[in-house]
Amino acid sequence: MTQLTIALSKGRILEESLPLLGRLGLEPAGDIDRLLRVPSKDRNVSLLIIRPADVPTYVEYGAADLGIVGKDVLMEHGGSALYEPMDLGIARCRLSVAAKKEGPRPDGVRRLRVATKYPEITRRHFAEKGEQVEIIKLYGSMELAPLVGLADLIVDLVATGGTLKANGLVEIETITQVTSRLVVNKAAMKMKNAAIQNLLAQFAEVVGGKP
Ligand code: PRT
Ligand code: MG
Repeated sequence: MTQLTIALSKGRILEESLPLLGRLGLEPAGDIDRLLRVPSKDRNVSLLIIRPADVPTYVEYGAADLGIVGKDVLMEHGGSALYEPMDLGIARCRLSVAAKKEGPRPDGVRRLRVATKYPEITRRHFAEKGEQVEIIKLYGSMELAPLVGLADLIVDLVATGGTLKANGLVEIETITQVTSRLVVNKAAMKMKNAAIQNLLAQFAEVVGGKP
C-alpha cells in the first residue's frame, strides 16, 4: 500500500484537525506531545508534528505528501509550489490591521511603522494601497508593539477580538479571512495519485467541501 505522510502543527490547527482525523480513522497512535513523527491508526498514514510556518516547506520539498496549514501561513510563504485542493474550514480567524484606540499616527511626520509576523502580506497590502510603511518583523505578541512605541500599527490574526481589546487596540481594516487548508506536494499528487485522491475524497466527505 502507498504510504502517506501528513504535516500538522501543534496548537490550534492540531486541536481542530483531530476531530477530522478521527472521523477518517487517522487519529495519532502515539504521544503527540513528545513525538515529532507519529503513526496514525491507519498504518499507511503517518503524521509529522511541526511548527505552523514550517508546514509549507515540508510539503513543498516532499518531506510530507500533504499538510494542514493556515491560509495566513500559505499567503506569507507564497503557495504556488503547492496544490491547495481544499478549505477545511477550521481554525477560522482573520488577518487585520490594528492600531491604538487613539489612532495610529503619533506625530504625522515619519512613515508609519507596522509590526507583524507577516512581512510579505503586509508589504503587498500597503503597496496595493500606495502607502509607504516601514515593516518591523516580529515572531509573536504583536499586540505589545503599539503599547511600547515600537510600532504604530500591527498586522495580526484576530479571532474573537478579545486580545486586541484587552490591549487597548482596535481593528481598523481586515486584510483577509483565514481558515486552514489541505495542501499537497505536486510530485506526490502524480506519483501517489490514487492514494491522495482517495484521502481527499474522504476529507471532502467530512468537511462538506469538494475534492
Ligand atoms: O508555534 P508558533 O509560534 O510557530 O505558531 P503560532 O503560535 O502562531 O501557532 P498557533 O497554533 O497559535 O496558530 C496556528 C494557526 O492557527 C495560525 O497560522 C492561524 O491560521 C490559526 N489561527 C486561528 C490563529 C487564531 N485563530 C488566533 N486567534 N492563530 C493565532 N491566533 C491568535 C491571535 O493572533 C491573537 O493574538 O490568538 C490570539 C487570540 O485571538 P482573539 O482575537 O480571539 O483574542
Ligand atoms: Mg505559538
